Amino acid sequence: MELLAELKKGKRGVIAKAISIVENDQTEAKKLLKKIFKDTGNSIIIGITGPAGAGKSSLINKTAMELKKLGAKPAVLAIDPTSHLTGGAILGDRVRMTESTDSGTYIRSIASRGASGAISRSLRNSIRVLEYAGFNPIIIESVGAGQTEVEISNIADITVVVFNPNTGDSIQTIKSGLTEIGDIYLVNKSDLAGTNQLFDAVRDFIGDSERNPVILKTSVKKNSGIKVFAKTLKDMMAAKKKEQESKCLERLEVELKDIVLNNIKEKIDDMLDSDKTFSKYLKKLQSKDIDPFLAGDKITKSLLK
Ligand SMILES: Nc1nc2c(ncn2[C@@H]2O[C@H](COP(=O)(O)OP(=O)(O)OP(=O)(O)O)[C@@H](O)[C@H]2O)c(=O)[nH]1
Ligand SMILES: [Mg+2]
Repeated sequence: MELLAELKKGKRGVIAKAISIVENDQTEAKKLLKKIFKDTGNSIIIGITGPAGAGKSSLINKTAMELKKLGAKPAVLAIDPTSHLTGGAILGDRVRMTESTDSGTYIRSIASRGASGAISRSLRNSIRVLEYAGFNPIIIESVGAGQTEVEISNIADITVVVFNPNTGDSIQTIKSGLTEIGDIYLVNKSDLAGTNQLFDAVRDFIGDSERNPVILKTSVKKNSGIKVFAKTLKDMMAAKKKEQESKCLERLEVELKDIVLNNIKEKIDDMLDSDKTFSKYLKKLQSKDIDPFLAGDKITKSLLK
């Protein structure tokens, strides 16, 4: 298998091809996974989340270079919520992250179209491709909007939450849920006014939570705090290794259930189209002779019989 040998060597074009397969071609993806699965699951996953424009991509660009200096071999997957509309964000990230690409970091934007289940399925396998290609850590960038940051913290071994001073809604964001997920909190754009207030606010809200997170100030513009951030990540990668192993087993259980449930759902979906009981109760429902819940229960019972 030439493709596998080249993937193992971390050849860029081949990685890109493999990730495209994993994203777009179920049949080929299954064949690929069969071959690479044994050699996956050993990298630390770092999730970087925060509001749009917080400086996540700029930070990752600089941090990846520092991580390289510390002996790591990082790769980046940016989950891009806008790519299906304009493709513009991808281009922007290319520009912002060129430095680290040039220094050997693999960077790729992946679309977040489709149901969240499907996203995490293809994300999981894109991570595996990168693990097989020898990258560690794998950094996932995602915009913290609603559910995604929570999902990211399920996938990630280390979760980093990025805030900015002067955005007004930051304190609100801190209060609403982001407080529980972070291992590291960054007040980025610390060259702007309001940095110290935000830093204190973050510390007050989360400083004494059980996770005992690290809170840092960074500025990409002034190139300050990035080295400390990278060093903190590197140390945390070592410290989390044990935890990562048990988390990995848990994730495989969740994944297996997800696959089985998804298979069953697809099968049943097909069956329903030609199911007599389904059409019988559908008619009754449409003529309002039965309510939706009772109709649903009747059909389910007959299917599981
Ligand atoms: N002043 C200042 N600006 C910064 C800093 N870091 C990033 N920026 C700017 O903030 C803007 C957004 O940066 P990005 O890195 O694209 O932010 P992002 O969080 O990846 O954005 P999305 O992926 O769109 O959510 C850009 O114009 C950056 O140049 C910083 O430390 N200080
Ligand atoms: Mg970005």
